Amino acid sequence: MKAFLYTTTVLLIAAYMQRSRDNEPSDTPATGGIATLCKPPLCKLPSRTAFLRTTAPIESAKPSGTDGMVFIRGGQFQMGSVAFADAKPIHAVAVDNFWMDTHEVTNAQFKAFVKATGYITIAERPLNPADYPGVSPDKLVPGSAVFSPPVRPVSLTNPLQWWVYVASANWRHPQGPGSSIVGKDNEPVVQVCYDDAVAYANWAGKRLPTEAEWEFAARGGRTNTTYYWGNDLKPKGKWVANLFQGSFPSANSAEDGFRTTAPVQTYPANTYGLYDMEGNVWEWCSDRYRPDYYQQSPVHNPKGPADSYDPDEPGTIKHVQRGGSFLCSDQYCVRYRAGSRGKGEPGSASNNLGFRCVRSAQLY
Ligand SMILES: [Ca+2]
Repeated sequence: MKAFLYTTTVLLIAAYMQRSRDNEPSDTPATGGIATLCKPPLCKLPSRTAFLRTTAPIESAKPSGTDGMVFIRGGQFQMGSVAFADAKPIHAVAVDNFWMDTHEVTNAQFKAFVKATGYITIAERPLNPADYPGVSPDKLVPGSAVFSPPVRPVSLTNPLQWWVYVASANWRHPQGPGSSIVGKDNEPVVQVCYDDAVAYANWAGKRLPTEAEWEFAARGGRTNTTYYWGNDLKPKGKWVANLFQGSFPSANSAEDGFRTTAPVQTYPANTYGLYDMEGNVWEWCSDRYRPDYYQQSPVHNPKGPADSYDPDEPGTIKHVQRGGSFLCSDQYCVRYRAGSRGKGEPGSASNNLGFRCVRSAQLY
């Protein structure tokens, strides 16, 4: 009996000591096997409750810097339109993955940029007489183009009948000194030139979209439709974009609710989650403009021609603008339609011109 008790006691002590050794952290690297790797307490997965009780930040699934953007999975699409001479031919284009702002850059966002950097937009800067040979010095005042509708119908041949250069018109005062953006934080910033848009994009760690990226995103996977949203101008009798209704330019009925800019995200998003890809404000793209570019553009990630040419203003460099604005209608400026292209001088702005940004996905 004594021998039995002695043997049992020795075995229990040995087992206890072995267990104690098993629980001690070892300096010796594990040699393999689940039992070796998961020796308690080295292998614990905190519970959700434990996570949420800590003050550690919750990591986002989205890469940093992409708040307010949607991921656009790249692919191939048919770019262009047979309805517009400068958008022919329809041709296959492939773009890589990228992130895109869900909406146009707002007054609040641009205000944050200006506050952080002290940036002064081109419309606010003094004009250099050397840039405007032959122009009387008294006309060289900071300002910008403002849509000023005539009181009665006019011929649609001369846009200077409804566009006026207004002194001191700029992004803070889109229609001139008597206007302001107070209470309009959520409306798209306007009166921004190409360089202003690029400066904002650089500050935000983003860039302007290429024309191909813009159209790929606007189509949202749809092909061969009249409008980016489909073939009906008013699906189910409703306006789905901020355009112009009435008799252009004198009588804006604002049937869609807005005579000028609408707050971003007022109208439905497209299938990619992007708002106002047509109407509201024109959007700058990074490409230079040439009407014949589609005849020779590369298939993969086209970035625009090396030079610019606009037969309407030979000798003036133009960049592409896309999407149309609150001034577009089927009566005048149908360039809100799918595949159509716009253009503008990089140093010119207006109260229907803004932008949105993208980020290349491969940066992440
Ligand atoms: Ca409207």
